[in-house]
This record gives sequence, structure tokens and C-alpha cells, in this order.
Amino acid sequence: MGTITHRMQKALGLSKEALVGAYRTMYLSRRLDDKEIQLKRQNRLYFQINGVGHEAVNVATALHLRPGYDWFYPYYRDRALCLQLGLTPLEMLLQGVGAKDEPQSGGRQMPSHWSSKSLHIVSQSSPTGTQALQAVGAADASLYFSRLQEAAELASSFHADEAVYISVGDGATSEGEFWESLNGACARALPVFFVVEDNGYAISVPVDVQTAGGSISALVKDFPHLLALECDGTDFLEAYEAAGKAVEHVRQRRGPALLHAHVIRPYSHSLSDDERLYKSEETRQHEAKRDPLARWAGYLLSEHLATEQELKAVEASVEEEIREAADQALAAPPPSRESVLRFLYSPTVDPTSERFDHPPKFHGEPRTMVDLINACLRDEMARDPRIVVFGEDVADCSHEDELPKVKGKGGVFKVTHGLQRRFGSARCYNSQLAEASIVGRATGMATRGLKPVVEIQFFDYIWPALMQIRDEMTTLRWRSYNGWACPVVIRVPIGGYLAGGALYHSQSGESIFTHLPGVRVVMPSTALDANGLLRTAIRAEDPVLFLEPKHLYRQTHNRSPYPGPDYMIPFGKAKLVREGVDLTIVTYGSLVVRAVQAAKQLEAEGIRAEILDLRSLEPYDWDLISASIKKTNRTLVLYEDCLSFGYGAEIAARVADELFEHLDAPVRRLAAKDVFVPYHPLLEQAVLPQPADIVRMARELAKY
Ligand SMILES: Cc1ncc(C[n+]2csc(CCOP(=O)(O)OP(=O)(O)O)c2C)c(N)n1
Repeated sequence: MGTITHRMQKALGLSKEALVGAYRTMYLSRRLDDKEIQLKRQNRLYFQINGVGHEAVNVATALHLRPGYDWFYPYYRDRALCLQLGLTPLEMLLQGVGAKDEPQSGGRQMPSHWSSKSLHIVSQSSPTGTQALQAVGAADASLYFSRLQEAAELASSFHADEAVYISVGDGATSEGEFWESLNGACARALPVFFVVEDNGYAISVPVDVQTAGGSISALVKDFPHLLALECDGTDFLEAYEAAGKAVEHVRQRRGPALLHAHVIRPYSHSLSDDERLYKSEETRQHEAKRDPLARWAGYLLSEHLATEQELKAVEASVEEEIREAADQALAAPPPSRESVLRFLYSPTVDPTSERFDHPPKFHGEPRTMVDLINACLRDEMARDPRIVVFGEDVADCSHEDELPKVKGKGGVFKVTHGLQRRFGSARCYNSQLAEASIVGRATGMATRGLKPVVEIQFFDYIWPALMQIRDEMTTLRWRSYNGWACPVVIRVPIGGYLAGGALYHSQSGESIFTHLPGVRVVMPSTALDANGLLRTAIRAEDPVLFLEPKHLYRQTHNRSPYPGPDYMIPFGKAKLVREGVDLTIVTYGSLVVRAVQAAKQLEAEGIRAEILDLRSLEPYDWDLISASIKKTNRTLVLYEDCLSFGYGAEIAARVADELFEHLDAPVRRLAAKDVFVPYHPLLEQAVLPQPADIVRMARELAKY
């Protein structure tokens, strides 16, 4: 083996086989990139992005981690890491050609969007940095399982010393979600292993433009509980040693670790980029000298850890493996066009089915919507230890020592009051004031089998979470071809009619979410419906946006006695609130009660309006809408959001399309004016639809 040098001592934990094995994975990764590039140039793949220059830190890191035991949120440059964990060249090439039997995404995702259920590689999306919050959520799940034995027993996998790996590029560290994830992981000392693979550029933008001072490790070194390390990520042994320390820190539950690894990116960002446009020849030459593959081969030879023949044999076996995998991938059949709609939602649990139709068993006095949502949360948390509630201010009192001395907050609307006191601080707690974190972390937790029921304090403040909802939560099952799922329930107080709520406490906007495939959207108008629909949301396996019209929280007209712990209403079933023959008012939320007021007045004039409360906005009850309009031949679609491009536009369009022959009058919409909800009650009344407006429009329709 030659003389033992200082550098070799670092390698002593690794056998010769492991050291040569590391070379093999690095070489395999490099040559797979080369193969993909060749195939892309031949138009046999549709996209290519490479991991060249990142191979050493990737393999070094993977050697400290355990596939199927730890959890992985790698980014697109992590080809070598994924190979080392056990993803195969065939799986990678099948993704490149978009084959039918491609296991990572069924032909739906670009190559280098890694996923493997058995290895615990959670399907990646393309937005830079979003995975960091989900990784923190996966680590939140570790903490949860360590505190709640009964939940851990139901987990598909939990180990007391497991780690969650997440990697990003230097550019992605500029994203707010990266900083939120770091703050979140440090605040709870979570077992997250961050790797920043710093190749000096984010496409063409150099790191000194990206990061204050140019060094991410320098910026974060004082975060509490964080072990921040820096290494030359093109030097396999240096990276191996640093990654080992980081993983040890995490496994021993001393907090998160961050490894800042300096790497290179000599093949340009992707095949759509040419780095010569923004990197001088001099810079490129300088980087080329740090090629991790050449450095590692040179080291193995110079330290007599491998002979030239041995490395040549390794290379030949890699070429053969790639050739075989490529032949197989190129012969693989493409996906069928019909498959494209599969797996938007759970294929086994259908929340529109009879299984979710469970009658009430009433007890006691009528109670408000707030009371019955709270009762549902309480019942469900008692039933299933995997249900966890968090959000801003949802706990009774974060400091447990003060809890016995105070009444408890339990949410700004008191919807979660008493849950922390009853179920403990592990199961109901305050999140940071960070909406992307709430949804991103819930997504990571749900991926691991927990059922987070989170609260966004006001619909008006859901927007920081929009990327996590739109690009992550709604797509996870579909983009992984049912490999992964994140059945999160997001409860959100919504809407106006508050007299004083103004534009940042009165917004509607449900159509933005009903427009998204992959999420169920529900909006009850009564206490009973809120109870039954929330239980369905919790017991279903799809992401659900549960919109609670906060104006209706404490009304008396929509109260109900407690319906028992198993009451459920299936999604997609509207309620016939009032029967009529002259026109159908299709509505939901705070407009239901206003429609009823209007209908009473209309009845006195001889116009009998039928009112449907949709309750479930996506899916919605087309059967009932259509049956009603076939009877009344007129419809008014009534909603609280701005008129134009709103939810009612979709219903109106479908009525015009499919029920044209049954209509005796134009399809009308009544909604808010196309402006924001103002503060002064008179102005608010001028913007939001009022019973008098409904009466006026219904009269007009009845005249046709
Ligand atoms: C949120 C978001 N913005 C922009 C992009 C387009 N984009 C893809 S990769 C990339 C650069 C990422 O740079 P870095 O994080 O340094 O990683 P590197 O590619 O250098 O390894 C950009 C801007 C994206 N995918 N996501």
C-alpha cells in the first residue's frame, strides 16, 4: 500500500475497495453525464443537466449516509450522490428518455429530478431552494417521532439517529426559503445536514454578487446549534472528513450542520448554457485544474492505492454498464397519453365516496362554527397520534411553565384553543411567522406519514406559501407517479363582511387555488358542514385547502349541536339550502345566508329561488347544479371574490356550455366589484354583494 502519509491517514477509515469504489461512482457519474449529453445532441433525450465537478463531495457525503434510513432532498447536480445511494444508471437514463416505466416520475419530470421511495430520496421539483423547507419538515417528523412513541410505531421508518440531507447551490442560498429553513432547523436544533455545493456561479451570476461577502459559511457560522464547515469539495478526502464531522453532529442530536463545499462546474450550467459567454478562458483553465475526478485518480495512483490497470478496468466496467443501460433505456416504450391524468390524487382513498358519508349523532346545545371546528380537531387528534397542529399563534402558550397560569391563546380566532393543553406541546405548537415554512414543513412531515393540519392565520397572508402550495404540495404525488404524497390540510380563515377588515383582512381568492390541479378546496358555510368536511379532509389522503369564512365563525344562524366524533360529509356534494322553481342561485361561503335573505324577499314577490351551497369548490357538485338548472332554467352564480376571472366564471362557463338548451335567460354572475375590500363599512358594502343586489338581479332574470 505504500508509505502512510498524512493524507492517507484521513482515508484510513475507508478500505481500498471503498476508495476505488468512490472512484468508480465518480467516474460513472461523469460518464453518464457524457452519455446523456451525447443522447441529447442526437435528440433522443429532451433535456440534460450535469453534475460534473460535484462528484467528489457527492460521493464523500453519501458514504456517511444510509439510504432507506436517512432522508434525502438532493438537488439536480447530485447525480453522483444518488448513484452512491443506489439509484441506478438505468433509472437515470429512463428518466432522460421519459419512458413509461421510468420509476422516478413516469415520464413527467426532467432528468436529474431524483426520486426513490426505497432509498428515501424524496422527489425533487425544479424551483431552487424549496426543498430546504421540506427537509426541515422531514426533520420535524424525526423530532415528533422521538417524542411520541405511539406515532413512531405507526411510521414507515424512524431511527433515533437518522439524518435529513438537503443540498443546494450557492445561488439557491439567496432564496428566502433557504434562510427560513436554516432559522427553523436551528431554532429546534433539528437533525438537518445542509450541503451548499458552491461552484461559484448560479448560471452566469457569480457568488460574490449572490452572497454578501461571497461566503455562505462565513455568513451562517454564528447560527445557534449549527455546525458550519467549509471544504474543498473537489478533494475527496477533505470532503469525506468534513462530511463525517457534520453527519456525526447531526446523528448525535447536537443540531443541524452545514457543509460549504467549493466545487467547479466546467460543463456550463446545462446544455442550454455556454459559460464562455461570461467566464474568461483564464478562469475556466483555473477551474479545470481542480477537476475532482482527475484529482482522485491522481491521488489513488500516487499513493499506490490503485494501479493504472485497476483504474482502467474500473473505467471499462463503467462504460459497459452505461452502454447496457442506454440500450435498455432507448428501447423502453414511451408513456401512454392516457396516463397523463393519473395520480393527481390518491388512487385508493376517494373523499367523494360513500366511505366519507357518515351521519351525525347530535348531542347538546347549538354551537358555533369555531366550536365545531375545534371539536373536530380535538376528536381527530384523540383518534390518531399522527395528527399535528401548528401555525402562527395556534398554541395556548409556547412557554409551558406559564401554561398553567394563563387561559391560553389557541389561535387569533380561538379555533385551536385548548389543543396544546390537552395533547401536549409536541402535537400543537406555534410556528415561526413564516407561511412558506408552515406549508413546506408540513409537506415534509406529511411525506413521512404524519398528518399536519396547519393554519394560515389569514387568507390575506397565504401568498408567501404559494410556491410551496403550487409547486410542491399539489405536484408531489403526480410528479413522482404516486411514489410520494403529502396529504396536508391547510386551514385558512377567509373573506370579508367584517365591517373594518379592510384589504388585508378581508380578501377572497379561492379561484387561484381551485385553478390548481392536485389540491382539494373546501369552503363550508355552517358549523355542521365545517365539522363534517374537516373530518373528511383529515381522513383523506390528498392535500386540502380548508377555507373558513371568518365572518361566519360566531354567527347564530349557522350553529349546530355537536354531531359526534365520526360525522363526515363527502367532498363534491353541494347542499340544497332552499327549494325553488324560478331560478337557481349557485353560491357558497358568506353569500349563502345572504342568498337566503334575498330569497325570502323574492318569495314575497312570487319568485321562488332555489339555493345551492356548493361547500366543496374543487371537486364541485355538477350533478346537483345541472339537475337544478334543468328544473329552473335560470341561474345566478353568486360569489364573494372579484367578479372577473373568479370562481363563478368557471361555473357560468360550464352552464353556458353544457346546459344551453335548458336556459331561458342569460347566465348571470353577481360578485364583488373588481377592486379591493376597503376599510369603511359603507365602502365595504359597496364592494361586496348585498342581499338587495341579489334581489335585483334575480328579478331581472325572472323576467326573461
Ligand atoms: C425559484 C427558481 N428561480 C429560478 C430558477 C432557474 N434556475 C435554475 S438553476 C438556476 C441557478 C442555480 O444556481 P445554484 O443554486 O448556484 O446552483 P448551480 O446550478 O450553480 O449548481 C436558476 C436561476 C429556478 N429553477 N427556480
